[in-house]
Amino acid sequence: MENYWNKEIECMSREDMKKLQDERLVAQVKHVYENVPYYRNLMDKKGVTPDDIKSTEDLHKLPFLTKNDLREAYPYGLLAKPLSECVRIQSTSGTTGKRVVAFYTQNDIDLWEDCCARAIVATGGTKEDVCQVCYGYGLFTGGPGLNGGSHKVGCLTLPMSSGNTERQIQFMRDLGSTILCCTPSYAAYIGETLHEMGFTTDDIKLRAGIFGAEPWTEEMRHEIENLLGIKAYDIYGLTETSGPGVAFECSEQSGMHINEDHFIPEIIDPDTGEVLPEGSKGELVFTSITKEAFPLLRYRTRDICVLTREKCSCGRTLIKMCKPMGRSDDMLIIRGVNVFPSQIETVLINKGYSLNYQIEVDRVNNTDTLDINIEMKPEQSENIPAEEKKLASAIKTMLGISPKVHLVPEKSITRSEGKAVRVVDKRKLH
Ligand code: DLL
Repeated sequence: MENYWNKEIECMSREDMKKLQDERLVAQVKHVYENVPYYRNLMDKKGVTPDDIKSTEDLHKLPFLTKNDLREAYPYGLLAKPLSECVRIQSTSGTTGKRVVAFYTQNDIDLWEDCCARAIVATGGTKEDVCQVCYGYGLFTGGPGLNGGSHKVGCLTLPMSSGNTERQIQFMRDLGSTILCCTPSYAAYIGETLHEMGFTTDDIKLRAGIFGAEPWTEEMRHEIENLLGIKAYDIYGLTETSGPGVAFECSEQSGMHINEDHFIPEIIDPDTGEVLPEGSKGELVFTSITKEAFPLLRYRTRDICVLTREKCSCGRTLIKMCKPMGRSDDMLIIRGVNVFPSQIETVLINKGYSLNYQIEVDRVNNTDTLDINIEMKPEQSENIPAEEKKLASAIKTMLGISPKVHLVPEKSITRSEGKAVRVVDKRKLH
């Protein structure tokens, strides 16, 4: 029997959902126009007023927002509520080192946690469950989002954060964790460590995992399911739209239901911005229709995706998105952290290094590796290990993850005749 957190919404008829979206969209556009001069300016430039937006059919008239807008408006320029009503920020990396900062009122947090609760209940979660949350806590949305959802459902919540894998396994065994929330690569790592420690799936009580924040394949799903003896469910979201819980998988495990009462999805052609018909592959765009503090309208996620409204065996009527199939920009997700090559470039420029560099990403034993080869100038070749260490530490400060830096002789990185090949990603995640 399928479980729902909010059956009325999750199984709502198409007509009722459209009506709800229409009402919320109209109110949200008004709220943003009146309170966010940055977006009002974009609307004015496009010649659109709130009166032009009467229903979701008019959505295409609104201007897009991009990560670049977030950077320009940083930090407070897209805030739609007075700071005194905001109670939290969460954050993630931006394109050139400036971070994306998202703001929440208490109501925004409640709705976000509600979306995460839907994801937990869709795996069969109840208050009898013990939910081990090993996403990062702090500025990253993964830990706080699923922690909040787990509380709402009434699970006993273990706010572990990531790392210290043997301790994770000890708690998992001692407290009988039944649900695991973390990135898929960390789940695989936990699974491997469990077996290395001499345990089997009989030694743990896990039955479900809620994994997301980075691309993962069906093969990886099967591997994790076998290693941990669980059903592995996908969950999607991004900091800009509140965090995890924008979409979640159900018992059918084939695509993620989008919480359409909060987020209206569109698929566009990333080159022209034209809205594509349902079923087409293109860039996913979200309009958040309930967020108060940071309500982004037509936000371009850069995730390439397909939407389908086929009937789902779980009974939910919420539209489904497939697993993200790549990006329309150059963002990489390495060990769950968003990385833009331009961030690495900024460090190299600041430190006086050559811009002849190449980033190599791979996955070894289910853990992402990041190697950066940089050509050195003759004067930089005096104490290579010390220089490599300094650069690695500066890059770690910028990205939040440690790279291996290799200083290589001048002209040793293959020159390209067209665009430079800055990134070699050997992981084959799509
Ligand atoms: O990764 C939020 C999150 C936390 C989602 C925990 C799921 C679980 P950001 O750090 O802002 O937020 O990164 C957002 O991560 O645009 C996608 O490219 C990618 N992403 C998120 N979930 C998935 C997924 C969080 N299930 C960016 N599959 C998004 C593939 C994902 N990619």
